[in-house]
Amino acid sequence: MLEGMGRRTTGAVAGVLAGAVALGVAELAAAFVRPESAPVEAVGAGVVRLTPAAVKDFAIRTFGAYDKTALIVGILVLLVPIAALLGMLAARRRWIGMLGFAAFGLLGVVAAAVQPDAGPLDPVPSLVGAVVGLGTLGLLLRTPDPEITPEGYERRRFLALAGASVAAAALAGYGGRALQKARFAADRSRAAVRIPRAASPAPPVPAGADLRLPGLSPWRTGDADFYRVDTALTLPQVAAETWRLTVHGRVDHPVTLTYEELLKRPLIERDITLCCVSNPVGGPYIGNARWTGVRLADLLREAGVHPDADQIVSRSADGMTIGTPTAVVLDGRDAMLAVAMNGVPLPIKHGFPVRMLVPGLYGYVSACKWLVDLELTTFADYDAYWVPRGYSAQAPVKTESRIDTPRDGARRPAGRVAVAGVAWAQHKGISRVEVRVDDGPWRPARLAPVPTADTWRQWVYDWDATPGDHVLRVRATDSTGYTQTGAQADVAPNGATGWHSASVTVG
Ligand SMILES: Nc1nc2c(c(=O)[nH]1)N[C@H]1C(S)=C(S)[C@@H](COP(=O)(O)O)O[C@H]1N2
Ligand SMILES: [Mo]
Repeated sequence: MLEGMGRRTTGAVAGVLAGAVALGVAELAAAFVRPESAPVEAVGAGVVRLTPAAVKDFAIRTFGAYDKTALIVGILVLLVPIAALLGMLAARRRWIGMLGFAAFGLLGVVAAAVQPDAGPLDPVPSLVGAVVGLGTLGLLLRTPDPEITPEGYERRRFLALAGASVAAAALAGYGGRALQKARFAADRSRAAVRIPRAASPAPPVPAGADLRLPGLSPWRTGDADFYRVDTALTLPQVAAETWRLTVHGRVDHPVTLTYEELLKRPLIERDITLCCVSNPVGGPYIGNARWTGVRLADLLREAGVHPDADQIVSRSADGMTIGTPTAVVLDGRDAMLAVAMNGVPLPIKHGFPVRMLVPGLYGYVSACKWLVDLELTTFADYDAYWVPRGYSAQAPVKTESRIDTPRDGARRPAGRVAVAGVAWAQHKGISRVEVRVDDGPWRPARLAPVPTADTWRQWVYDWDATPGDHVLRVRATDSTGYTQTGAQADVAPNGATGWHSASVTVG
């Protein structure tokens, strides 16, 4: 027994340290397999796969782009008391505590092995981490023979070993993460990419498409502000040099393309607004960018799509599956395999080297990032990732609008107030936006011009604001004559509806 430090405390400290060493060493080992094989990432990815869609929506709403960090931090925080308890158990009954530790190692091994895109080496980092962690625990808890040990030796030895464990865990952990980044980053590949000039340039953007009002989202969304939604805990690192796209299934001539071959095809450049089905009314998961890519319809016609193949299933390097109606891709719209965004090669988080885009469809049924495979099949034969999780197999974008300024809860002096925002109905186009103050009549807003029906449209309403509390509401009408419903619907199964509102105090 250590003087000044009870056996329980020693056990708890030893448990936490052994756990930290195990995870650190596993991160280091993962740098030699692949980042997704590290146990915390693998368990996290398993949690994401098993999480019901409703909980995922909640996480996206609550943590936004930080939902993955929140999950990883959550797992680590949960592990600390468990490791402490197992350490205390091990200090009493060595083998029982060790078995508990081994069980956690096994959890990592299994989680890594069952990933849909797992390689044969994926369980190795968890295994190596577990073995080294168990060794550390044994070393920390070993009691030297009291007969031959001088007083105070045991305490000094424990503290020295504990210090060494902290250092080893931090070094292996941080070093491992850094090495993972260095070894698997697609950054280098991306930096070498040159996108040829588009054969079909984007239709000119009319002057005044961006009203440039304070508080209003810019018409074109910069990369830093473009939302990101995906299930990837670690960004898939796909090098352009080794990228291959296979088009197969119900086609006459299956095709395999390299990145070089893709760039040799005529490129189109288009402004397209992309939005997420998980975007709540008034939410931020929408952005407008200039995309460059290859027309998907041409590629499909060359492959000879069978008339019965009503679904295109796109697959990503990380195992995501997305189902898109073949007829929509072939109906003449600018569906593309995109290679650039706002004039630069696709950022890694937006799908480098190649992603799909179909104007007018929500991202989960059209916009597969890190695309590697296109299978022509049928809706009857195959359910893509989100379908068994409670989302519709087909999901055109709903006509919606958002007030950007003034924000909900804002204060303004009485007089002229510019109420402004964006409205979208991709591939149909927005033909009218109206604003209502309190229970007053709907009044038309002024619409900014747009190059095509595939982008969102800015609007502004000059409000003569009178003192008091007011509620502003907005609704849009698309080119088919459909006016956005005020009925509130949840994001599941196929997109939220309702009027966005902002409460404003004037005076
Ligand atoms: N590989 C992959 N592609 C994906 C997803 C994903 O989880 N994995 N999410 C889709 C969803 S739900 C949306 S809304 C868009 C978001 O694209 P962005 O992150 O570039 O904005 O990507 C789509 N493509
Ligand atoms: Mo989405």
